[in-house]
Amino acid sequence: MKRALITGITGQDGSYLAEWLLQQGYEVHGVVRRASTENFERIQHIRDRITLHQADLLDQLSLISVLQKVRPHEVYNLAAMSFVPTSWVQPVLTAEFTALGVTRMLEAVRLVDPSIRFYQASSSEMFGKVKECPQDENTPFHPRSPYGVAKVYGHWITVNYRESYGMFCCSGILFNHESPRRGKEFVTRKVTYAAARIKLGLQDKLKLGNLDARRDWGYAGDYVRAMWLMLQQDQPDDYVIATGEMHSVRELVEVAFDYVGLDWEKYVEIDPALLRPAEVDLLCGNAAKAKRVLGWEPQVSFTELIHMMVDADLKRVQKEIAAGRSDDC
Ligand code: NAP
Ligand code: G4F
Repeated sequence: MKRALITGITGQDGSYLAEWLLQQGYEVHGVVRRASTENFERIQHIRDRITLHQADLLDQLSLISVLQKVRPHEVYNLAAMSFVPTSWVQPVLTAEFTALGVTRMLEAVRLVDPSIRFYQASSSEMFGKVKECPQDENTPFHPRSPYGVAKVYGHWITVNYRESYGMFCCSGILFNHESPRRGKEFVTRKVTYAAARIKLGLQDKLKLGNLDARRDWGYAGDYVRAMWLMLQQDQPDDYVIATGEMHSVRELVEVAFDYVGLDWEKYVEIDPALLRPAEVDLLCGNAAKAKRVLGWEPQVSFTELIHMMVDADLKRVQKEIAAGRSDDC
């Protein structure tokens, strides 16, 4: 039986990847950091089928110990400070987690068992102020946030361990991917949650930043399959994972509000505080290499994704109302 270790298992991608690996017959282990209250909501439904270990990307020895204990065949390094605006507020901590954390993980792998296959969660944020459209594996990087800069470091150190030590290290350059499990601070979920709350009479305004920003949004469930496929190949390599379709934040809002029968213009307000010091205006990926080599293709369209998220939020909010508790927004 193959064993996999996932850092960031409590996050959106970690939870979908754990499900996928269980379906493939893996023994699944996850790294969690201690918190005063447990934060296992996304993995509650599989909690009895996975094993969790305490460790932290800031603590080298904890990473070595967990690898020594689990002896995985594959490591998926998904843990990171993943919210772009916070990276301007905590740039040093972002670099510790999102950049140096990758080296700590790679060093732990090299020390414990360099034959472990390693996946690094790289990001389309690395393309930033894009040099060409669409972006592929050869497009130069120009990151626009401390998060993007940290991810560029994580990408290159992954490539470097492959080239320096011959380790099986892959960097997946994933474009934005979303789901009903997306954190509420990211724009898709912020919009679908607000559309549900407004529809159900719990909220009357939605404050947003730049409506003109364009992203290539896919479904997280599709994207974790690509991570796994990368580690099943004969040779390690880097891959762009994207839908190849671009939509603006304005279109996202329109699709979500139309779906619940509301005119978005009556509810959305622009809040200048939500504009970023440096914006990534557009991202659109070319995943031709992933299609050719991995046989990977996305299965959920943009509209299906947003409808899926609105449906899930309507259900959640209705449940909260029935239980007599609903978030204040
Ligand atoms: P997410 O929901 O924010 O999850 C992040 C995970 O990292 C959480 O499990 C978090 O644990 C963990 N973590 C953060 N700091 C840690 C530390 N110091 N030690 C151990 N664990 C730590 O993010 P996601 O959307 O699933 O994304 C997964 C990865 O893919 C991230 O690296 C992200 O940067 C990258 N990525 C995401 C996208 C996307 O569109 N979703 C696109 C490209 C790349 P807690 O639960 O304890 O906070
Ligand atoms: O949903 P977002 O916060 O995602 P962003 O910044 O693109 O980052 C996500 O995708 C990256 C891949 O490219 C990941 F690496 C990263 O970890 C994360 O998952 O914002 C998307 C766009 C931005 O242009 C932002 O300015 O939406 C715009 N936006 C407009 N109003 C807003 C808002 N974003 C947020 N979060 N909140 C707003 O109110």
